[in-house]
Amino acid sequence: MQKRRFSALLAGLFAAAALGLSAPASAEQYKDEYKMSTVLGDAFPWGWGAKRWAELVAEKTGGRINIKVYPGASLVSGDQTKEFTALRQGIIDMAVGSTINWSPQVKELNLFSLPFLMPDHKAIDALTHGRVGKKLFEDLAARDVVPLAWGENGYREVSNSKRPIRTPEDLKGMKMRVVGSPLFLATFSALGANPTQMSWADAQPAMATGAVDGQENPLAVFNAAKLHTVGQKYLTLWGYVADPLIFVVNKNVWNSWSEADRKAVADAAQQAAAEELARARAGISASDDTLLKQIEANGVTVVHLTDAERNAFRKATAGVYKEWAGKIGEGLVKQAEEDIAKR
Ligand code: X2X
Repeated sequence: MQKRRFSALLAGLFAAAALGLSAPASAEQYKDEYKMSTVLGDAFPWGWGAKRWAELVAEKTGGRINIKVYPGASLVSGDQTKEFTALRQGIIDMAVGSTINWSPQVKELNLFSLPFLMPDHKAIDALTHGRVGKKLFEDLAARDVVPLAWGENGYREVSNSKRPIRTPEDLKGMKMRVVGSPLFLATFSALGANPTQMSWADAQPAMATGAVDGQENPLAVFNAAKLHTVGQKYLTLWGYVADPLIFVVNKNVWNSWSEADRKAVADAAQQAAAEELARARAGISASDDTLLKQIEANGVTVVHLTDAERNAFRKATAGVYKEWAGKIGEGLVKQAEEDIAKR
């Protein structure tokens, strides 16, 4: 009896497998815990956004989807440029990741790192909320992840321990820590600096010991990481690039969830991303510069460039822009330029 029931069950399973049927999503298929990767922790808008997403998901799914946030890219031992690969492989279930860190695997994401492409926040929005953002989400969807929302790390301003930077000349020979895309090596080499690539985890000790002179990161990161305590005394607002954040889920994980839970996760991503983006942009505008004031109060000399001064940096990096536009895709770059012009 027992045996016959078991064989019937097996036969049924084989039939379902043969027909390519998969069982409907059930509570049993859900993991006890989903792993979400970020680089920065919740003292930063980025990590705060990840935590917020996790909280909202728990709330909206009645606790069915339980997420733990792993900051410091700890699921890939701090090597943030491996995050996307681990996400594809299912080592990471979900992530809030920077376009920079994923650009070694998704070359189109280098778009946001083209020097001086995006003059202001409206320009970023024109890309992420327009046809360019849609195309980039399609590129990601073709690589085993489900992209759900755009957040923001921010405009990456340049700092150093040596002197105020007003001209490309001032960067000459400076040892600069840069992030993981070769495009950053090209940009800083074109400016006459001496760039070296390293993870965020390695960057802070390198600044503290003077192994590097400078770095580039958004003001919210500069402030929360207290970079003035690791010798970063000069900060130049040049707004050369900005990195959006993307809220994503591994495709197999996504497919294991019920329709209703997928909607809950997507809605939660939209809401968390909007709130995160507002935090990333807070205190750094002409109407509200509280964050900038705080940085200055910590003894940092902040350099504001004139348009002419900024143009000198643009000119010095124009060759890099051209070369990388070809690698990213001329069509996509042209769309981006058009949509920014129309913003
Ligand atoms: O490593 C960086 O500079 C950081 C934290 O901004 C990114 O992960 C892109």
